[in-house]
Amino acid sequence: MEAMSSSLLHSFFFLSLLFSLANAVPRIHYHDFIVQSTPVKRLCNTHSSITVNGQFPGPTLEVNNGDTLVVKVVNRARYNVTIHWHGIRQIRTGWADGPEFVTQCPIRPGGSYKYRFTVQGQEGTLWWHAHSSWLRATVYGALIIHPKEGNSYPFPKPKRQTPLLLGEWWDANPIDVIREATRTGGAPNVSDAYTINGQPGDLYNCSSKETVIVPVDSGETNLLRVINSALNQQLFFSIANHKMTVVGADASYVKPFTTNTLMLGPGQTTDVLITGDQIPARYYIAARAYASAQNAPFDNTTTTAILEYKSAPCPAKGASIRPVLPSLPAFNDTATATAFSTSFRSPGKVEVPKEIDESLFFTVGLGLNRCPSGAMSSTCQAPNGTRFTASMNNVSFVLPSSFSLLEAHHQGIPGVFTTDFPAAPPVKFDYTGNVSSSLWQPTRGTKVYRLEYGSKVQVVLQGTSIVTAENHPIHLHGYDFYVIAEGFGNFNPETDTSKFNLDDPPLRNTVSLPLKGWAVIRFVADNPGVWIMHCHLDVHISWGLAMAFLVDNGVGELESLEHAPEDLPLC
Ligand SMILES: *[C@@H]1O[C@H](CO)[C@@H](O)[C@H](O)[C@H]1NC(C)=O
Ligand SMILES: *[C@@H]1O[C@H](CO)[C@@H](O)[C@H](O)[C@H]1NC(C)=O
Ligand SMILES: *[C@@H]1O[C@H](CO)[C@@H](O)[C@H](O)[C@H]1NC(C)=O
Ligand SMILES: *[C@@H]1O[C@H](CO)[C@@H](O)[C@H](O)[C@H]1NC(C)=O
Ligand SMILES: *[C@@H]1O[C@H](CO)[C@@H](O)[C@H](O)[C@H]1NC(C)=O
Ligand SMILES: *[C@@H]1O[C@H](CO)[C@@H](O)[C@H](O)[C@H]1NC(C)=O
Ligand SMILES: *[C@@H]1O[C@H](CO)[C@@H](O)[C@H](O)[C@H]1NC(C)=O
Ligand SMILES: *[C@@H]1O[C@H](CO)[C@@H](O)[C@H](O)[C@H]1NC(C)=O
Ligand SMILES: [Cu+2]
Repeated sequence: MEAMSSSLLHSFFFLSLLFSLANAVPRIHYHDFIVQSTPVKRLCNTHSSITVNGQFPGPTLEVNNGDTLVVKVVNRARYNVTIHWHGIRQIRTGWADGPEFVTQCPIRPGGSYKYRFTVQGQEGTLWWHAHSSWLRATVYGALIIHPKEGNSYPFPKPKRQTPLLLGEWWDANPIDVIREATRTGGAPNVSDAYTINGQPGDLYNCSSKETVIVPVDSGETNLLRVINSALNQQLFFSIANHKMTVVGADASYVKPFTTNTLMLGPGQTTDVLITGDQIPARYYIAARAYASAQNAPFDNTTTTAILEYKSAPCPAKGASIRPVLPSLPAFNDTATATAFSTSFRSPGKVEVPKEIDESLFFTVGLGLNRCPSGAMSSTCQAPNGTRFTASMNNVSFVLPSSFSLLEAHHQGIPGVFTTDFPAAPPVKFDYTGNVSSSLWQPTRGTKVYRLEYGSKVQVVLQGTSIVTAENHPIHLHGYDFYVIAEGFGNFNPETDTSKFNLDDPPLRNTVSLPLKGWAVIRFVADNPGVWIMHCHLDVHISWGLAMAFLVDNGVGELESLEHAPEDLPLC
């Protein structure tokens, strides 16, 4: 009897071992994304929005670390489109990264392209979005990466997990909005609403019935995966009466810390744990702008969802009781934004590159182009009859049109780009002061900065106050980087190095460059390809706030870019 149960026990363990080993084998997930025009009603009006599979927001993809995704994108819309898998490292698979004219030509109406890539060593929350004109206003969704089967989170397993995508809605066609701005040279119209999982929430007209409900039960701890997928706005985020414990950001774990308010720039994600420790009731989850620029128009509305305890009394019919609203910081509360962004640490000591091969200094900011004499005033609607522009190191980035940068690099096609992106700005000045108007007009160019495979790179990002100073969410494709320091004013290489955290800095793919300030990032250039680095405010990338790194192949196949897929769209 005893022997038998022990052998049963043995075979049980053996079977469960086999089972978990079988599950640990990475999986391949196949998806079809049909990009199409879909009627979407918000704020009392219906628009023909571009969606994926008719869903807004688009489908949530869930994978385990180590899995492969194969997504066939079919373009049935009337616009060119590409899809970017925001934050995915795309090691050796730059062809699947997605930014139009950088790693591929657009998928034209009627065309299709299969994105194939493997998730390697990333866990947490990322997202996907269109990377073509302003289509990402409605073409976006969550991309959730769980630990490998059999591995656990570095925190108790949450009872429920809810992605919360913060978005931005125009009561117009967003493509018309950016086209109008491109024509006039002025600033594009601001949005009419923010959204949580596609819904503005009941502080807006015609929106109360659809307000998103986030369930919670007394005593349980849940994981909220907050993603800023807004086009042009940094957002504060808060939940009435509930503290949040931040455990991850941009698909890397962080040393847990507790806060009442998050601030996310577009492109950033934050994973938080919340515990149902309040009186069972309904509490607002709310987000609104962190608008750092002075005198610039912005959408000052507030989006809400409702955190609802399952045991809460049903809202009385007719006399519905308003949930409690959280207090959100003032729109210009840079102190709260800074306190939040400087709270991030890696969970423990990390390998930060120490000896730097490439020490770069990039200025980041807006500019104004003079209009040629005789230009129509209707096309020069920026201040004083100029046109808005933006640049890094005084180069306003121009996308190529005949070949993508990656194809031109891989096939050695000359004349598409030059490799003279400057390592430092051409003119040094007081970046945060009153800048002479003689410096306001950048040059235009398709310039990349070339990096040897494996080089250890440091970039000091310095905001300028040309036209207006503001916070910029700077996003690098193909890499995660350590944010080793940030501060206000002009970066001082003599004294500010003492602020460098080379011990446990956070790993991110998007850094929130402080208002009138700087941030320092480090990474090892171990992923060959062409990788755009840009401001994730789409209005700024539209004006040229971008550059690209060209990372050479290393030695052998495992350090080289793969061959281009056969169905890569051509121009
Ligand atoms: C932008 O806003 C102006 C003023 O409200 C409006 O007349 C115009 O139609 C808007 N443009 C677009 C493209 O919606
Ligand atoms: C909501 O509708 C009312 C009545 O039509 C209108 O006065 C108000 O301006 C609208 N509010 C918003 C935010 O659109
Ligand atoms: C938003 O801006 C409008 C117009 O500029 C103003 O009337 C309104 O009071 C502002 N709302 C908030 C909450 O600041
Ligand atoms: C923020 O705005 C308020 C008024 O809206 C103003 O009184 C205050 O000085 C501003 N604070 C900063 C830091 O700009
Ligand atoms: C616009 O021009 C006026 C007069 O030429 C000048 O005083 C002002 O500083 C200019 N403003 C901007 C934003 O260029
Ligand atoms: C900025 O400098 C210009 C000329 O250099 C001057 O006319 C202007 O008043 C200054 N503005 C501020 C806000 O100091
Ligand atoms: C950018 O380059 C243009 C053209 O050479 C020059 O006029 C301008 O002063 C430069 N601005 C800065 C900030 O370097
Ligand atoms: C669509 O992409 C093609 C290149 O593949 C380009 O020639 C065309 O101008 C693009 N159309 C628009 C509207 O951008
Ligand atoms: Cu991006």
